[in-house]
Amino acid sequence: MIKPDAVANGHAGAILDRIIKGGYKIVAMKYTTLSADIAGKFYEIHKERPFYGELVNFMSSGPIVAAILEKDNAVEDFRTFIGATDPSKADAGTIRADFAKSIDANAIHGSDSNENANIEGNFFFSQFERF
Ligand code: RTP
Ligand code: MG
Repeated sequence: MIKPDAVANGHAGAILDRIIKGGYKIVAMKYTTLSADIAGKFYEIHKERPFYGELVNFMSSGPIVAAILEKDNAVEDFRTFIGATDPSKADAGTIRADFAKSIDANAIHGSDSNENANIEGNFFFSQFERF
């Protein structure tokens, strides 16, 4: 998911370009704004964390791009490709190093396991919205 900061800053196109050139195939995509309720459900795993309220506010603050990507070893490789959660610690050349400003507004989300990739894909897309 391309987060609200990156969309608002005009980076969605550049980020998608990197993703495609990085060898990821887009099998579903949508441009939408999450309600606080939906953003809260998406990040429910972090409910007890101190940053949860801010995270939900931020994720519902403007449009996002959600996508399902396909590639060999996609989940692990994509986490490396986007860089560390805190962009000041992200490796040079990663999406967060180049497009994110802070740990809260960090440009992009990547699923952290195959299981969560399936859950999150089903969260955003019906079977008729993927090819
Ligand atoms: P994401 O789920 O968004 O891809 O990010 P991530 O796996 O790298 O990090 P995660 O631990 O899942 O945290 C989700 C989002 O919460 C915000 N966060 N803030 N202030 C903090 O210590 C803190 N820790 C995490 C970040 O925006 C992170 O992307
Ligand atoms: Mg995460």
